[in-house]
Amino acid sequence: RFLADYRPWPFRLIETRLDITLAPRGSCVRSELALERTGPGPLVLDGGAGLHTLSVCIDGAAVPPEALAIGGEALTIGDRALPEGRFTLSCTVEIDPEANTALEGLYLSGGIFCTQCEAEGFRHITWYPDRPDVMAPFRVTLRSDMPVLLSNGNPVASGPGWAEWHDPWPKPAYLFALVAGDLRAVSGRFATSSGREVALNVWVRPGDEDRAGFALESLVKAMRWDETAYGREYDLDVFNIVAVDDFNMGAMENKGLNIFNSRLVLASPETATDSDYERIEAVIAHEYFHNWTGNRITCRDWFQLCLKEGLTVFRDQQFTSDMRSAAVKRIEDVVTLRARQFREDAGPLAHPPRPDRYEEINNFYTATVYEKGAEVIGMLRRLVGDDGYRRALDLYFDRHDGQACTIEDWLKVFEDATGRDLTQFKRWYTDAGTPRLTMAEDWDQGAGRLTLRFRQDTAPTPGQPDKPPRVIPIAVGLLSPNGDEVVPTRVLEMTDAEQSFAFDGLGGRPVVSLLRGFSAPVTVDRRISRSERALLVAHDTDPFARWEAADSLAMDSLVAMAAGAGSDPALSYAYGGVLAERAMDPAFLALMLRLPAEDEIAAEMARRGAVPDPDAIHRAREALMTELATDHARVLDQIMAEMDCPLPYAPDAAQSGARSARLAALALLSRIDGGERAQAVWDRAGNMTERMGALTQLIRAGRAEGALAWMEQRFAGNRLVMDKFFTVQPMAAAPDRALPVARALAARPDFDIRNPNRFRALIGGFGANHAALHAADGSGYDFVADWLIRIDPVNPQIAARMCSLLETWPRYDEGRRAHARRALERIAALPGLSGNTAEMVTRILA
Ligand code: BAL
Ligand code: ZN
Repeated sequence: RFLADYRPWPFRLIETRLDITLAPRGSCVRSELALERTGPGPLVLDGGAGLHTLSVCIDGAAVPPEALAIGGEALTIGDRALPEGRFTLSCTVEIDPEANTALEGLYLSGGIFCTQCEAEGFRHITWYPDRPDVMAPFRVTLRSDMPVLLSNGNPVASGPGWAEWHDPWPKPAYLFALVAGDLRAVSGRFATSSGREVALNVWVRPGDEDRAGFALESLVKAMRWDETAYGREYDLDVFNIVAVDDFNMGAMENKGLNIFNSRLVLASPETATDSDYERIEAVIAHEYFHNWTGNRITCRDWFQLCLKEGLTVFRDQQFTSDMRSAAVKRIEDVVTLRARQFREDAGPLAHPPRPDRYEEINNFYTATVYEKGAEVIGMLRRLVGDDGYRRALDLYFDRHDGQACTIEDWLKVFEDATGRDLTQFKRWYTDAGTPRLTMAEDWDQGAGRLTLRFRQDTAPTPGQPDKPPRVIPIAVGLLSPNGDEVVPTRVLEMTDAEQSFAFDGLGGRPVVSLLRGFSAPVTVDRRISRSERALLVAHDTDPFARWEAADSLAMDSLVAMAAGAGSDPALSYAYGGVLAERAMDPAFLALMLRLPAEDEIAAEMARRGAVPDPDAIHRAREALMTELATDHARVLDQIMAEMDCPLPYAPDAAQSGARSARLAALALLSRIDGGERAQAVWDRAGNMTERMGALTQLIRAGRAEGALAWMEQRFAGNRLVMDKFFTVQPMAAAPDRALPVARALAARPDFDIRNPNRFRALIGGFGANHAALHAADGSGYDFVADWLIRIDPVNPQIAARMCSLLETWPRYDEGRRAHARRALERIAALPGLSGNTAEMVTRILA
């Protein structure tokens, strides 16, 4: 499919009525669409292979067979069978939710009926114009003997075995949802700023109520924040969230009825880590924020996915920054961006935030669309300023409420609100690849002038050989050699391939603090001495740049060590300085202590033109951790003692920051104590954060048997905790142990591949063990390929997404490349391979 082929639908959908009788093997879906023609052509509706069509009528009369064509994925009614003016099309189909293991459309999750319609799941429920630019109010009647029957909008009426819902806000089919099951609500209320009383419910299975409170609190915070930060108020009388165990995504923003993967709702100190809590808070907010950015204003077509996702990620990042530490959040977001999106941009799956072609839209719910989409908005805000951003967003909501929009519409509101020409800026949306920014410095002592000379270039990406220059906001500050800030942050706006900027009136040559706040999603090449880096580590006033200086010192050291060099004493010295700083926010300290992950080191080596050796990278990183632990054992022990949080447990920023610093110190010290301290932390652990931190180190140290047995016995019935059990073992195992460990776990009866969380837990956990995945004998690739082949017929979306484990194969040596290629070709050759996976494998192999 091509962006250029977009055509409006030649009908207006005035209202959608659904009457659905639920049964596991044969649910009956009767639809009534009030339609009006607006252009020439037949009426074409989308549908899936699973629809058993019982009747198709127009204004109550069966459509004559000669006017009706039902093909594999389309129902077509010829022009001449359609009345002039308005008419009602009614269809009755039968579908089989129990057979639906793909979890797209209507399916059963542990006895609960639920739906997932984004992007094109509604067509598996009934025939419909399943495209985001066709929006209508919905009136839905559900019939079932389940005690709880939910759909979008407001409840209208209900009786034994039925319930009617009405959603007055026009929406596309992808935002439709229903849930029916034996569920319990954890409830609250919210009064909006204009006084609307909203009933809030988080629906969970009986017995899970005590783990739903944090989700409800997070929802209230998100609703209030959106009113304050964006002036956006909620618009229905109820807001329902439902947690289900089997879900392809993290969560889904269906209007007034968000459906969540239970791992993003359920949390208690005994079962969830601090990161789980933070993620729950962020995703609850993200889905809620979609009510305006996604639902009230949606996408014209799926090429525009980043219109809603990039903006909503940006908004949830702002929310978390406000709820917690902005500096820590920014660094965490950059770490994620580099690990996932830069990796995507550097490989065969590179695509722009707004692609102009796809085969399967489900394959484009990517880090590029989401995280880079958010970065692009961050740059826009930096360029137009906070006030300009607010004016543009106000205009966006005023101008486009109720519409299905494009990236062009989005940029136009910025142009109209601020007077800026964004023609060149638009390349961030249309061009793939991460620009490489190279900086050189000219210092003129006599004139007191520093000139920064920049060059930008972007490597070709699939289908895009030429990369014209982009607008790059480069935030820069200058520090004197004694660490004082002599020039506070200034944003340089680079628009040419090569461009210089001068700073005058300087008393002495300063040290440049570059790309403060990570002001653009680019990589940076600059000549900088170790002592200048160390100065930035010690004194930079910009937290991101400070962290970046430490991270790049560590990266340089690791790259050199992986190539056979010894470690750099400057790094350990800089660490000593950081550790000696008592006033540092513990969460920030934890980030400063973090070393780049093995996959990041491999990516950096590839970026510098080297062929990474995964075994050497693993050895280098372990050696450096051992050295840092040896050099700083005393102060690391002090940190562990000081950061031991008092009871009761709270998942807030202060406590979780302290725990993250403590566990970062533990990770280092475990390299030199054989796991003694980890055992002590495990023995006294009062929450899951400490348990997982300790368990990871116990596995590394090869002494986790007791802890794992305890975990299994204590949490056998808790799927979410057992997912952690499945992840951590292959992830933390020594590279030569990871595969046997993963194989043993895969052989367990509770490795149920129909549950996406469980599959991701084990296969993703193994894939996170860089040296094991990229084992020289190809065994890691084969293991992943075997399981992708097994899951593809069960759940093609999950199979396709997990293909990205293999996307980095071109980085490695010829032997590994040959193994990876063979594994991918084995998947490609599978008879009946899904279109989802076929597209991914083809792109990865190209
Ligand atoms: N729209 C799919 C789930 C999410 O991004 O919110
Ligand atoms: Zn989203």
